[in-house]
Amino acid sequence: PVPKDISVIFVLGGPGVGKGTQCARMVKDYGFVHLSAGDLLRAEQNRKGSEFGELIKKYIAEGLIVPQEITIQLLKNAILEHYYTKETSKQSKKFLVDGFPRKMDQAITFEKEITPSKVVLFFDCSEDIMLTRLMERAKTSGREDDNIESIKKRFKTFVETSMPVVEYFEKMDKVVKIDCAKSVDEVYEEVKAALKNYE
Ligand code: UP5
Ligand code: MG
Repeated sequence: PVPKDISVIFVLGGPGVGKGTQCARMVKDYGFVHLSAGDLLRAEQNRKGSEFGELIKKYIAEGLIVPQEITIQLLKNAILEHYYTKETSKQSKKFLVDGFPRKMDQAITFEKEITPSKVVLFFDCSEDIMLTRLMERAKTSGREDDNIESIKKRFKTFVETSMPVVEYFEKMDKVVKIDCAKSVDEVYEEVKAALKNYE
């Protein structure tokens, strides 16, 4: 069972909006553990002997959401690993869950089986800006989904499948929307202001 004294903040927003970049800053200043669902899936895809490698690869290239059983298990393992580690520098009860949940079933299952989120940071900017950021990153990222075909599919999935999750949390008054069209520093100022109420 998952310990009761953990806290989780969901970090949501479209592809390339800057979730990972802002999470890295928050880790430095607040001591959160950063769990990117996408990073966990990519690590599982590359793990020798993983029975899900091929499936994950296909879903990511198509910009589709990997079945929740896989992603939630990976998140749960990562949370428990950090919670129970003997290495104090890695120990934490405060988690930033980045890029998850991005489908309604995931939102409901995670909050029921693991813990309800404390707050949802929703990073927002236009698709034009996200596209520019992703095409720039594509030059060096080595990510197989950083190409124009996959990016278009990721945008479509975000609008159709992931925005309903943001709207669901909005109805629960849990969402803080952050304008990400600005510089990394300016966005981070807004993030810090948002966290004041939850730290
Ligand atoms: N950058 C960042 N902020 C900037 C700013 N303010 N001004 C200028 N530049 C800025 O940033 C992207 C780029 O923009 C970087 O080069 C950065 O320097 C620059 P980054 O912080 O990496 O953005 P992020 O939002 O993290 O973008 P990412 O591509 O990681 O978002 P996605 O949501 O698309 O990717 P993720 O890894 O979360 O998911 C990938 C795939 O995994 C999904 O498409 C899906 O197929 C699968 N998945 C699931 O199936 N289930 C899940 O639960 C999660 C993922
Ligand atoms: Mg990311």
